[in-house]
Amino acid sequence: MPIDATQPYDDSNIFARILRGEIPSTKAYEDEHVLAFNDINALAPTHILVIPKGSYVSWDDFSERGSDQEIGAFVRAVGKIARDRGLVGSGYRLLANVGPDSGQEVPHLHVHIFGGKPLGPMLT
Ligand code: IU
Repeated sequence: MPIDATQPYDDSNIFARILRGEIPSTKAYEDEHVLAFNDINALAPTHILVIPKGSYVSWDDFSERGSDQEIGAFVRAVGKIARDRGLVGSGYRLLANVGPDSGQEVPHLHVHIFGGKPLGPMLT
């Protein structure tokens, strides 16, 4: 069920549990500020979720409260993962759902990286 992106951060959400190591994930990248792992329901040959380690509900929350260091690390990590996966030449897509109209399901900011096949037109 889509979440309300204006809600306070709830540290029982599934990605917080993955960050605490309570639930396993297939790690794709990790540094001081960022974790990335394969989406359990992959919609493309590469489907990776990139999340900040800090407690942010959504892109809106992160862009407002995140430090420049966290935001910089996050943006660089997304680019590095795509490069390291060899996606730059063929291309890839980034997606961040925010709130009910987008269908955001997990109340911890995540950016999807899709790649590895022609992705078709954007959804409207
Ligand atoms: P959304 O942008 O909030 O709709 O995306 C949530 C994604 O999290 C979705 O693609 C799920 O397949 C994915 N996911 C996951 O990888 N592991 C989980 O335990 C759960 C959801 I719950």
